[in-house]
Amino acid sequence: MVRDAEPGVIRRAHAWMSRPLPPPPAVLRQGPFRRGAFDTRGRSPRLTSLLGIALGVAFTICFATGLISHLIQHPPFWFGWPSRPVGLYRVTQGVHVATGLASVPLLGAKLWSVYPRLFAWPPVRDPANAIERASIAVLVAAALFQVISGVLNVARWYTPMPFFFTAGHYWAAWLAIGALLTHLGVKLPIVRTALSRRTPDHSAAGTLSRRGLLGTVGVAAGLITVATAGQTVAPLGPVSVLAPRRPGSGPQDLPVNKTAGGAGVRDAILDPAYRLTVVGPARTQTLSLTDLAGLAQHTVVLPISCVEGWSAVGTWTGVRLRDLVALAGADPDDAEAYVESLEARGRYRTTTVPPPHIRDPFTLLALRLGGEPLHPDHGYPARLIAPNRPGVLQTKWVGRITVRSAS
Ligand SMILES: Nc1nc2c(c(=O)[nH]1)N[C@H]1C(S)=C(S)[C@@H](COP(=O)(O)O)O[C@H]1N2
Ligand SMILES: [Mo]
Repeated sequence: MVRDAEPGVIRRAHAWMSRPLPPPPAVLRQGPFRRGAFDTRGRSPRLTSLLGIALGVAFTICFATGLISHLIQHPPFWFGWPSRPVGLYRVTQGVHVATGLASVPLLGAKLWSVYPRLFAWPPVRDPANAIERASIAVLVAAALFQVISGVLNVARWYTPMPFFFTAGHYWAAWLAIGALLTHLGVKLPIVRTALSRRTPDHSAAGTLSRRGLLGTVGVAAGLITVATAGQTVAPLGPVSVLAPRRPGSGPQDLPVNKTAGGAGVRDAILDPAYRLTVVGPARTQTLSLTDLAGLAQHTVVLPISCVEGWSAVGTWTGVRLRDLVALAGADPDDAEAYVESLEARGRYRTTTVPPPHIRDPFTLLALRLGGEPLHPDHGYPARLIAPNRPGVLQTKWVGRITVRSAS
């Protein structure tokens, strides 16, 4: 609404934006553009609003949890992530994947409920309407991109994605949330009216009632959640037909992300000349496996929580990272460590362990899993395991640790 008190330029801009465009030639009004081309049974502003609210909630939670995961992996100076509770990331990332998957049927139903409007006549009424329609195009494209690329990542099928998944998924998330907020701003009054007035259910005579449709979408979202939650919630494992990784599968009852063969480290990790190098501000330590086994050993029960949504708990035994930091002559209460794998190449061959995780006595350089030496695929001879961290940061086949003061 434009009031007299508003500055002249806003008033003029508003007038320009709502200036009607010339009507399109009538000969174009064919096919889906025909009047009455679509059966409106089952579709209503109320249904569209309800689906929109559900989708908005799912998308917002998915965005927030995805942003957390991104910030942990690429922390800007202002961001800190605690080491406790140990399973917090497991929950946030599980929720990220679950809300993303629940969006699949919601998005499908929502697009079905509105797609006849793609053929609204006239296609654009005025400049404001053109901008609104363009923002919907961005929203639909970004939402489809997020859902499809996310599902492909969970399925570990990268062939259809000729870009680096993480970067594409991150930037499209901002597009999606921006377009979503714009869309919400535009549609809020319509949603209010649609939900305050009980509109008659036109579809009563049709094949599918509104309640039936909402029920179907709800059940579909629920089924998809159950069919994937098993990758985190062990008792659901047997019904989790969509979960690519399940707790209890893989060597030592733990799923494997990248194998020793795949990482090209088979020879390096079995070499009797293996030494762990710990570089500190005061001195550099070179430790053999016997040396490592001679240090104080600790056992922790911690999950691996992969960004792809699966997670599984292991019982890890090894040396506290803070003890290694002290051995290298740094203060374990004020240090960070750069951990490098024997893996020569690969995106996940290094990681930085921030001060909260160095301080935490649960953070280990693990030598054993479930009481046995680590399986080669789980990072033999030594791997990082820290509480409340994404799986990608739990570096396997560790060869070198560089410790520096955090302040
Ligand atoms: N060196 C190295 N460490 C790595 C990876 C890797 O590719 N290279 N993958 C990470 C990922 S993405 C996960 S989820 C965990 C999985 O550990 P697991 O295979 O022992 O279950 O290892 C992490 N450590
Ligand atoms: Mo992972």
